Amino acid sequence: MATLRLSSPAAARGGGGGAAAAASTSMFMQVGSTGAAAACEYEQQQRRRDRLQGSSLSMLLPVRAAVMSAAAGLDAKHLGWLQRKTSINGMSCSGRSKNRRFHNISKVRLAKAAMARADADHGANGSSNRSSNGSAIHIDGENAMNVVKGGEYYAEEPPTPLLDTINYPAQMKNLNIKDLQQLADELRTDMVFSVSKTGGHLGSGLGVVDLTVALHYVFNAPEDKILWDVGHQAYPHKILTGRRRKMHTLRQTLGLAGFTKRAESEYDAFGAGHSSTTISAGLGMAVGRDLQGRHNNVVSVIGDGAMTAGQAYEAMNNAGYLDSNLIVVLNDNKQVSLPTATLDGPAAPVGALSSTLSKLQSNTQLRKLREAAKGVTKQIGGSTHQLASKVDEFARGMISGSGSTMFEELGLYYIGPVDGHNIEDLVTILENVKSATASGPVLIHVVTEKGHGYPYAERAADKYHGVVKFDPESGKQFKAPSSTLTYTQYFANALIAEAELDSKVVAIHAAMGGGTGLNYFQKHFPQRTFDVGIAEQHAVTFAAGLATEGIIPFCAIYSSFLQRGYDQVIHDVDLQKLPVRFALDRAGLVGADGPTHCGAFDITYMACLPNMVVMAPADEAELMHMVATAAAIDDRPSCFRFPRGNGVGVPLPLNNKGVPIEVGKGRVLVEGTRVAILGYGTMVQNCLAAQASLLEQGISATVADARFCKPLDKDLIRALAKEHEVLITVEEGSIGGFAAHVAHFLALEGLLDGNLKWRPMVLPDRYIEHGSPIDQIKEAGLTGNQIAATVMSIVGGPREALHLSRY
Ligand SMILES: Cc1ncc(C[n+]2csc(CCOP(=O)(O)OP(=O)(O)O)c2C)c(N)n1
Repeated sequence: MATLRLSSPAAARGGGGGAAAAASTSMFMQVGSTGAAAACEYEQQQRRRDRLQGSSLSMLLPVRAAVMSAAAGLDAKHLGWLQRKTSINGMSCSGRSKNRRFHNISKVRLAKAAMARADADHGANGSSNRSSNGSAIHIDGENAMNVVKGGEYYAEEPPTPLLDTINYPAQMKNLNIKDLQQLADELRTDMVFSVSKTGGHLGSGLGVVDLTVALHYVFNAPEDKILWDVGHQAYPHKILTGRRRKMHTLRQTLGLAGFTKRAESEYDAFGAGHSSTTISAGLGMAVGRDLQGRHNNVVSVIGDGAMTAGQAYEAMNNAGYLDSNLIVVLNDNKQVSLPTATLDGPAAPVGALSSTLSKLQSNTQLRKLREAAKGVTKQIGGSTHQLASKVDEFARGMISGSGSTMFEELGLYYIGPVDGHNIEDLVTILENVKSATASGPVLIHVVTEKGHGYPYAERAADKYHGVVKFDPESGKQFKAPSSTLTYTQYFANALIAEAELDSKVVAIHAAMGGGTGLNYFQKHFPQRTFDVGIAEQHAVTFAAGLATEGIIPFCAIYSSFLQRGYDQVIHDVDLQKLPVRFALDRAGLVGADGPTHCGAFDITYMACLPNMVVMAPADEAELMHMVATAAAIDDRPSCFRFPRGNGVGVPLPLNNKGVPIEVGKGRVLVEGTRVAILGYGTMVQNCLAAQASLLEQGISATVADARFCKPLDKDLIRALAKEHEVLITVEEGSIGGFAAHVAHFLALEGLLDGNLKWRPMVLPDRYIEHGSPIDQIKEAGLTGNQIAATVMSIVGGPREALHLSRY
């Protein structure tokens, strides 16, 4: 094993996946006697695995009992954290290699670190700390330790000699537990440094580094399917499955996706982004496997947050019934809602599930018993069996006592709680579960810490769930200053203003207090803010219930997440004409999060409902007026959509209190003669930009702000159609939305029977991949110049159209 580490620089990062794989293989063959020892150890491990694979069904219960006792409580975990923290601090204070990571550092590795530092120091003027023949100047170990500075984390990425040899999980199979621990440490720092340069989801991935290593060690992906719920925690998985070299492109145009994506890698068994789908999908894969007589494993990793959604329970219920072999790993980090949920610190986990899980973890009798059984944890057979079975039985009694048989009542065999940062325990448990060939669905309850191993993330209220680029050494994020607030914030301010005047105004969100701005509302009105967990369906019907009582509910849900509550929107709200107000954040393209989070469809799916008032503000002041409008609409449901990003800087209503707009009334912003551009939502800003471009081409254009998709401002549209040669509608939404309603009206009025040239501009009828907002909007063809180009192509300026369409 050690030989592999020493040889690893030849397979340094930057070599292709295949090249590095080949390098590591050939190195393995060159290493002589030490290599032979490693190979021998590998064989032994393989034999052990084969033995475990052979476990029969009759062995299952005792094996499981031993597995349970192997979980061994949380004390060890705390000890582990403490040790690691102490050693990092020890490093930074004394410069001595107390940290066990650094015991393993070879001279080659130290020199490499020093070279990296020297290159960074001298990179600007082109010189480097190398000898004239290009070889590295020898730098002693103490100097190389300076990669750890006075702060709490490394200033530069420490060498990752073991990770450098692992491009695919197959290359992990000959590692021992100590190696796996080192691999996890290296993976963790690699992820911190990688995300520091791209931004993205950090805390969740850090929390599952050890679990990821253990899963890829025990299971054989891609034959074995590993599913990551939401997929935001899958960065370590991406790094270990051939994508390390591309991590610098994460969430960028043409780069790696921020979630799991089938088209990106065969190791991404299922695409994700929206939560709570993995048990359903995993069960489908398990049953599909069974139907075809295959024998691979299926592992669904789901967080305790994602576990709050109804779909997860529907899936578990069905899994219990179908009894197919499926391994569910419940990653319990006690963060149910997005941790940005409150401004005052971490949000208390919502819902009864989290308290059940906590009870499980704090059950001292259970823990004591497990401690007693510690000595026998990894031996299976003879009296060990009996003791382990007793622990198992007792534990089950205890668990029932604390109400946690829920999983078992659903038909899943419960194992846990397991320390999710103890790789040895994880490997033992996973191997045992894997070897139980006819086990039915099993749920392994793993306890982890979000942000684990990165002190700034561990301490932060939001656990660095989502970050922009940051400095790893200080943990400081580089947030771009802006003169305006986000639309989200304007929405929150306007809702607070409404709630100050009317005590019946309440706000509901589905685990998205930070994302929807309702954390601000909660600060003012804690009793009138309802975080229902990741449960959009329930949020909608809950709001409907509130509306029946004369309460004024505002349901703040991202456009794409409300898709999940759509039947409730129709059946429970619209059909009964209940005045629930839907605030649809992240409408339109969303940039780095990509198509899973793109709010493309809400205009279409809301405006087809008979009773719904559907509106969209052109700017932040209009948004505030629409909040007031929605509050005032008390005889039917209403919704308004607004995008991700910042306002345009228009003057705001006094004290943020909007004034209700007449329902179904749009407005003309610029009067022109030849062309009418009718915008819906913040696309109105691009329409204004188009008007300015057209003016330069000598084309006079009217710009109108529709404000309402339903009811349409028929007078406005009729006038625009009759008084202009060209009518363009523009919206950042899918086909079938605002334009469809305008077309329908124009056709029925006979306004398309004459000379009017009408063109709809909508999002293209395909999914737009993640990328920068400007790249996305260009791809959609909705920039101001592209709108102007559409006009020019209609009015006979093809050359100008071509020119404009490029920008
Ligand atoms: C349907 C849906 N609603 C909301 C979200 C937003 N969201 C992303 S991650 C997350 C919290 C997930 O918590 P958990 O599953 O425990 O994972 P953790 O981040 O804690 O690791 C939420 C609410 C989502 N992805 N999908």
